[in-house]
Amino acid sequence: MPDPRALDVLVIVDVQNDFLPGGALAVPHGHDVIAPINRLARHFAHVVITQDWHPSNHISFATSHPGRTAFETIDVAYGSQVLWPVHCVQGTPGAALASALDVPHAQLIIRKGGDAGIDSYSAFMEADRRTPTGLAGYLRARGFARLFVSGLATDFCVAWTALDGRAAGFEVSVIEDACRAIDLDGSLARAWAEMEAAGIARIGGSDIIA
Ligand code: VGL
Ligand code: ZN
Repeated sequence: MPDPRALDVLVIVDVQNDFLPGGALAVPHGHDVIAPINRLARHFAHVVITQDWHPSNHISFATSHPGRTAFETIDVAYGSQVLWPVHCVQGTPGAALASALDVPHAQLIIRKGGDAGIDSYSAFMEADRRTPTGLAGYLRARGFARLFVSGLATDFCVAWTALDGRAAGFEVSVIEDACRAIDLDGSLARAWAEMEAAGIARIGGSDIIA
């Protein structure tokens, strides 16, 4: 019998110190994703981790735009961009994966947002919508078919990753109770509406672990 989990991947999005309480861009209750993710990860043979990984002069940082403040939206070359507090700067403790994350069998850590001039909420495609990260190629080369997405934040990097995974032809589920949201101006409801319209399943951890 083939292992029924052979085609499945758990994708753990941006569970990094800066997104946890006390971090530079803390997601409310962000630390609550760690225990469920650790539990879920034991049920997956294949796990991919993503890391937001910005240079210190990144275009998404309010500090890169004199006179602007965090959580404002501005227009940039590739469209609109929310400005954020400085977060997940390459090599800093804030960019490190949460130390309580216990997923030693993860096979790939993919870093995104490394180009100073382009943001990347999605682990598949940068915000210019033209520059791939290579994740789709990796997943296809491994023969995976189904993605189960978890992590931070539901309405930004989780949603964009799920949507681009679906657009790349994978079957995608988002594990709601293994995610937490920022919820900026209704962004959470919009993200779920877009994901549901795209055919992404909204599931709970109990749908995977009985
Ligand atoms: C994220 C805002 C800025 C996320 C990353 O991981 O959801 N949000 N950078
Ligand atoms: Zn970021």
